[in-house]
Amino acid sequence: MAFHSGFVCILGRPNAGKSTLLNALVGQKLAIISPKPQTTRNRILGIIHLPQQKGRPGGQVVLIDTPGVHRPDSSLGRKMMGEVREALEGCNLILMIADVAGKFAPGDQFVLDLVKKSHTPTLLLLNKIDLLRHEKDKLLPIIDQYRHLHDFQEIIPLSARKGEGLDVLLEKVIAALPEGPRYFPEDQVTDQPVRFMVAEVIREQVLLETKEEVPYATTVVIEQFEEGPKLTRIAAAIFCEREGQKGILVGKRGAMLKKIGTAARLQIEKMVGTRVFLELFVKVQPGWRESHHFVEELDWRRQLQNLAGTEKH
Ligand SMILES: Nc1nc2c(ncn2[C@@H]2O[C@H](COP(=O)(O)OP(=O)(O)OP(=O)(O)O)[C@@H](O)[C@H]2O)c(=O)[nH]1
Ligand SMILES: [Mg+2]
Repeated sequence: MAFHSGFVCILGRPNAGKSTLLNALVGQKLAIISPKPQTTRNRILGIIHLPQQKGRPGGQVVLIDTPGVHRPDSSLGRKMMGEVREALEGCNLILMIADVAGKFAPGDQFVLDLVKKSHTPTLLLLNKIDLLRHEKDKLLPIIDQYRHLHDFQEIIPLSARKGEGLDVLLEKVIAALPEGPRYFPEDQVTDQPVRFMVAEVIREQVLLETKEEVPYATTVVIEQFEEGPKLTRIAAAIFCEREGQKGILVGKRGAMLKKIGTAARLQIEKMVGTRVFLELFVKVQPGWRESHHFVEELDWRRQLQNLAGTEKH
């Protein structure tokens, strides 16, 4: 039987549950998740390898999680929307994900406009149906509303967090993909370097532990990463924009930084498979979100390209 494969872009408003869906489908934590909008800032690949089964071809689904679609008002925001555009470019299928607990708003229309402009087959995923448990009658009108807005190939209600509806989704995805090659080797689940995932795990703790402007004004840069057989030594800088934010991130006698560091270290140890010595520093870089140069420097794909470039010369 034929082998189906392709690139599948997960698209939606901030907080719709895109990264939760990516992790649930791949069965591994590849993307960080938080209750705050605009958690994801880069596109994140998650590769699913499906063996052939009775009545279903084998396949490889290359999922691309993206930052939440929004109107950008900073260099960081423009970079995030650039990541969305790159993910959309040339993908075989879009999974447009909407939150059924929220009303259809201009933000959803903005996502829909991108879908229409892309001329790419799209499945609509109505996520967070667990929140409608006692109001199931609300689902049909929502399905109806979307059906009138666009010619979706399928409309699939699901709960990314509870793992409901994911089997149906995978069947539909593999059926919608064309015959194609195995793009990635069978043991590969993502293209992200471990260093970047480590930075993200630290940023996730900042998102979970801090409020208001602080999570948005924060980014994490790995400054040292030394892998030994039993111990990995990591030093990371948490950048923020103002002294006041630094005060919050450090906390009373370093309590906040310690809390962030401990929680992140436990996760990183699982990821790298050794003990981890993690040192965190907080640095102030006024207005970094507005700096095109600073934002570009954060991009690991660009960092790798630059490295390849210097090695050639
Ligand atoms: N109840 C419920 N909550 C969910 C579900 N899926 C995701 N969430 C929650 O919604 C919030 C946002 O989830 P994310 O996966 O980070 O959303 P996202 O679309 O990646 O958000 P951005 O990266 O900010 O664009 C988190 O608190 C999740 O736990 C779901 O199926 N049901
Ligand atoms: Mg996300």
